[in-house]
Amino acid sequence: EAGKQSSEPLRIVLLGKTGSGKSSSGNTILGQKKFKAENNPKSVTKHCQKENGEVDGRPVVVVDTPGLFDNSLSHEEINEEMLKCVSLLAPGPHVFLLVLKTERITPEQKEALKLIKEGFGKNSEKFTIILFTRGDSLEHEGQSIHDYIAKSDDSFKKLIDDCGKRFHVFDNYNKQNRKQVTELITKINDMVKRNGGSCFTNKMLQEAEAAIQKKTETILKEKEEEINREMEDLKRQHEEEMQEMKKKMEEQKTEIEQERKQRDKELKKGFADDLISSCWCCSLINIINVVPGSTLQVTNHLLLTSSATSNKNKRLKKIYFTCEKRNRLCKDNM
Ligand SMILES: Nc1nc2c(ncn2[C@@H]2O[C@H](COP(=O)(O)OP(=O)(O)OP(=O)(O)O)[C@@H](O)[C@H]2O)c(=O)[nH]1
Ligand SMILES: [Mg+2]
Repeated sequence: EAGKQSSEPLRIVLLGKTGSGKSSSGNTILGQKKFKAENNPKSVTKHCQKENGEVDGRPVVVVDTPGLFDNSLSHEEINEEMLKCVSLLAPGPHVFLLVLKTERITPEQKEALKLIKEGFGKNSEKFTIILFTRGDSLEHEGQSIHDYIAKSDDSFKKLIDDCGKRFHVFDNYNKQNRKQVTELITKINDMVKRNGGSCFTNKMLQEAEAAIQKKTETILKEKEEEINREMEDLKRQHEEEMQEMKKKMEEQKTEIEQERKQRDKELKKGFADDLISSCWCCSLINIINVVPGSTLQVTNHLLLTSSATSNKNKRLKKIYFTCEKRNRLCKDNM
């Protein structure tokens, strides 16, 4: 089995935050500058890139990736790149190198493994080795990587434990140091052996994707139910408001109707008052209408003439003139 393992190329994926030193580490492994690496505040590597080489006579294939977990890429882009980087190394990578800078430990560094597990599935931690870069800075400070880890907090130690305590340190500025590469390959080989010679397969990725899909669907379903509930609430609220409005309108209508009736009543009453007080003659005319030939008190009627004509009420004026006409008629008859 070991023979078979050494004859097939060792397939490596470099993962990590942008600027952590993935491309530089890829170049160190291959012993050639195949990947673009530079000090840039923005991410340098934009897409997965596959390069071949040899380490100690063993064929090696390295896939460099963009900062997949930096929030700079959309969910679809990350999925696409993850699928691509696993597919590029068909039947699958032997190792995920989680590249971390030896600097003050950031929350993102602690989150890195979680993100890999989320992206590639729980199984992926069996295939992960932490690769610290900037070994030169540690050396400059006279620190070993073990000192650095010993000083770190518990959550960072847990990250290393979760990766089966597998880690390695690179000084990417020391091109002559091939020992660091040989040691890394030995650590990868040990891990592969412990994994029964297997690699991380597309099937595992598909399982991880199915788990993500299921989670997404559950979230979507919950969201949909929430939206439906909100819609129902809104509909109910709207109906209640409409009912309330309808009720108010009915009340207003009744009120207006009552006011109108009241006004009519008052108008009629007022009019009748006017009629009686300022033109009682009209009543007499009415009597004449009902009982033709009744006696008329013409003098009284004439006395009212001035008050009726000065009244601005048109109806009253009309009645007055009718009165006068009839009055004359009655006079003639007398
Ligand atoms: N001192 C020191 N600097 C390093 C080391 N490794 C990488 N760097 C520097 O770190 C910077 C970023 O390195 P890259 O290899 O481009 O990082 P990356 O992870 O590929 O970055 P992206 O492609 O943007 O995701 C460069 O300026 C490198 O020279 C190292 O071991 N020591
Ligand atoms: Mg890069």
